[in-house]
Amino acid sequence: MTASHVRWFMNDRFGMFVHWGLYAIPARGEWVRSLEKMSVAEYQPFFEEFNPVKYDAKKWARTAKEAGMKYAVMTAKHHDGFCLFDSKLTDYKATNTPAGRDLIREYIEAFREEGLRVGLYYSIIDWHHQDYPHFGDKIHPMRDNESYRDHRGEFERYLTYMHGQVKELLTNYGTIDVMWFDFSYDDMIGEKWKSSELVRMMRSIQPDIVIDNRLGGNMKASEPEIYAGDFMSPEQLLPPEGVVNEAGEPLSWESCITLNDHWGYCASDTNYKSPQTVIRGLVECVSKGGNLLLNVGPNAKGEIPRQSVDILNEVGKWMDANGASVYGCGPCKLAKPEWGRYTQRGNLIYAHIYDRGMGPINFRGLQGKIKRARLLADGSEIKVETPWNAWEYPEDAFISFSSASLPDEINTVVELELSEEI
Ligand code: FHN
Repeated sequence: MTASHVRWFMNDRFGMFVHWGLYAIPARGEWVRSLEKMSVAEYQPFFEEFNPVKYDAKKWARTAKEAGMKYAVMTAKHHDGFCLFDSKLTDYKATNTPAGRDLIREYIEAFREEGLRVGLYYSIIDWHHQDYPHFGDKIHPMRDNESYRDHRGEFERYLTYMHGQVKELLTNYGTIDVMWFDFSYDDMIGEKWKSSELVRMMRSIQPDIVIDNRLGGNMKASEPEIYAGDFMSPEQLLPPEGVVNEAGEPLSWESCITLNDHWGYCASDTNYKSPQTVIRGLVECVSKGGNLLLNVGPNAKGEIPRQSVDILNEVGKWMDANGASVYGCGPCKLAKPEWGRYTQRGNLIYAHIYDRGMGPINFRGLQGKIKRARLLADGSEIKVETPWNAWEYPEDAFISFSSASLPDEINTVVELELSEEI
């Protein structure tokens, strides 16, 4: 049973992920400091240069809305420790760069104004903070730098800082709908972060905030920790089937996926997914009871890459005509058909037809159960009738397309209103 504060999340299904920060300047992805073992000093020029003169959060919000996205999650701080918000707990923040502005406040205000819910990504990992483990850590940029062998940070002091920043974000920016923590690893997990204390503090400020599962708890357990999270967060993959707990009960989940192969801006990465891949990926998530959080990585000027905008525009055209087959929908009891996928909302089944195939489209077991069928995009009637050559399949219902091609080759959606529960 979906907890009441998570229902909007599982209803909205489709969100924008935004990875943005200093790493947009080197333009080799958000892990550049770790992968290239950059010191703070080597990374500092990007702080001194950061001035996204073309950043227009309202434009981003319109792009997300027109793509059919209903919520967004933007990096308030990634692993590099750079804060896109005006934290009073550090000088390592956007307001101290040439940008001189609270980038998160502009994002929140713009996306709310467009009617989208707003989430924040907050890295519990921090490669800038002196009290975060350096030498010997699994991923810190200075993990094998001998000059840091004797570095001993006060981790308790880091936790006070980290919890304090989360409190700032939940206190100073109005309602935050999603907190997307990232990530636990090895022994840096669970109560190492003082996660129970953190989540209790969060819920004392914003009781209904939706939290991901990356503080390191076990959502699948029969008695999950208080910090186990409200949704599972598979990354760069779509689960083979719905996600369930130890008792076999469905769990809320959201797959986070990049449009190319990088989260943060990477100038050389032109390996973008097609609108078809995105649309069918979103439908696959919904058909398995999950969400899709689709990422954009804005560049150093503050612009979402043109390739991303073009893809989102095409996705938006399909969503504008067929969004009813996504929003508020979930898995259908019928087996996955050969020609595509089903999603369902109450007594409405949505047939997502990808493969025209040969002959009529078969709806297994639905004979006599369909009250009416409509092409979702234009509301036109689709006749449900069993052709003479399908007489051997009396349990099944059929529709026929006169053309050898589909009305929409990416995904033709037929809405089936059921005359009885299945
Ligand atoms: O290390 C991060 C990565 O940079 C990115 O933010 C993804 C998004 O889910 N999460 C971590 C990798 O799992």
